[in-house]
Amino acid sequence: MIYRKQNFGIAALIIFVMFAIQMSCKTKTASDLSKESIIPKPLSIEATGGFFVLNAGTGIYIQGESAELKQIGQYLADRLKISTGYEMDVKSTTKDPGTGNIYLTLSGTDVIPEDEGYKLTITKKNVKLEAKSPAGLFRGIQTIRQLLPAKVEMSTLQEGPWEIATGTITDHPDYSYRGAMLDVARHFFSSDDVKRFIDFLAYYKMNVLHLHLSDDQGWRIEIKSWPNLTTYGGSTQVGGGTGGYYTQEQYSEIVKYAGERYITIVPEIDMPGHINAALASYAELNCDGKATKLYTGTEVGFSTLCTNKEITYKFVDDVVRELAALTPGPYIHIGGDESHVTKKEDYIPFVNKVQDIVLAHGKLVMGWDEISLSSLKSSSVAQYWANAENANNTVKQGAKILMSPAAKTYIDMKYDSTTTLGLHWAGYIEVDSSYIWDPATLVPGIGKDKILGVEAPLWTETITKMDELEYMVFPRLPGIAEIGWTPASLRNWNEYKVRLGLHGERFKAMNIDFYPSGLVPWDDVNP
Ligand code: TNX
Repeated sequence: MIYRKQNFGIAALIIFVMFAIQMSCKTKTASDLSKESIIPKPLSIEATGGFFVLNAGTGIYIQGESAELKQIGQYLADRLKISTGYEMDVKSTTKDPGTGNIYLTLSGTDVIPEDEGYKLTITKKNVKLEAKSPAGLFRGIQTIRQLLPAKVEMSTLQEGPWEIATGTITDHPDYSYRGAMLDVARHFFSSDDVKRFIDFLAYYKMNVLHLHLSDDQGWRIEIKSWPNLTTYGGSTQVGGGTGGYYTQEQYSEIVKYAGERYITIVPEIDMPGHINAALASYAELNCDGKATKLYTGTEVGFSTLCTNKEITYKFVDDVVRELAALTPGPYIHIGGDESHVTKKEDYIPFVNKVQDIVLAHGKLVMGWDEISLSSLKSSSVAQYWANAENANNTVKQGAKILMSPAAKTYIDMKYDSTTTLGLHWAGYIEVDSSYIWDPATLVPGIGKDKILGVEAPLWTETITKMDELEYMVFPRLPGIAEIGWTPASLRNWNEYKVRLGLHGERFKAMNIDFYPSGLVPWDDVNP
């Protein structure tokens, strides 16, 4: 009996040692920069084979006294402190601080000519991040985060070592607009949820969050001159639950939070259709002068503003004026989609007038591709989602296209027939399908010079809370981010899926509820 027990003990020891060896093999040694899994894939990586070690003595230095650079340095320090426990002071300097430090510096345009571009040089002694603009430094910081072990993203104190492989990365985006849309109208998402979503975008170097702020089921932004829009029109949501809205202060806070991450907010007020929440809030906006009922279903295309009433344009002008004043970004999105009950002869002049109103308030127009039926200014942008003719109409008028093809970028679509959340009118979109496409060749005749960028919309008819949102967003969003950032010539699904698989650890560290697609090698992550 004793003999057998000892035998068992030895066997257990052998199994333990084998397990430990296997685990240590799986723990990557951070010594080959070119093998790191950075998403979006950088333009160029030169590895030098060693590693820099971040430790309690590492300082973060910024060039000069700029408050903006200080804030960027502090963003990095705050993030690193949570998991490493290191208190990194952000200090100003006029020269390279030398050994043991991270140095953030604005270089001349000859080093990095592109907006949002950066150059990251890591030696055994220090880390130097150079960019033309603060935005470039911020993007480069995301690369530094992704070069550290995944556990750096955890919200509790972790053990080091905190190694970064040495070498040089030079990088800049292919498209200037790389965004996601969140529909907060069908289901409302709190400011804190929106901020978490913004952090996801920031991590993958995206730079726009489009907020779909109104629809048939709810009005989500306070308009002081039309208060019922939110107090009544924002009171419910799909399914009949309590809705919600952002006060102007809360909206401004979201704008500021995004701005600190070099992310522009594009607010959307959808009109003349998708407008029942407003029609229910104000009787005078209806052609028959009678308020409609609040709506909590998921049909589309049944509501319209009364396009030949003067009050309609007073309403639009007030809304756009208040929203423009709160929005530092260049665009106001006017929707314009699926206005099935607006006559074409009413739709066209309506969109023309609204375009003028937006321009009069100092903003540019963005709208769904149907707005191309009207006379677009060359500064306007049509967001392509399904109709190639509309896209062609847009570029014929000299306006640009934002690429959101439903069959590729609609991350509210189910992954496959077994996905319980989501819709599937545009098809099932597995992770490979949402990655394998090129904005510049998708619509014949619409080349790269006509395209502003890409955006992944998340409609929320079936998405009620944050973990559901995360399940639809991850892991498709990083792929869309890469399509916007990395040139098509450097993109390859078989190579990408390995990098994506390694991000599984990062999703876990960030507590993200992701879809563990069978198409992705998830390394040793057990979702
Ligand atoms: C179409 S695409 C819509 C939305 C829906 C979405 C659901 C577009 C501009 N409009 O109203 O929420 O499909 O996938």
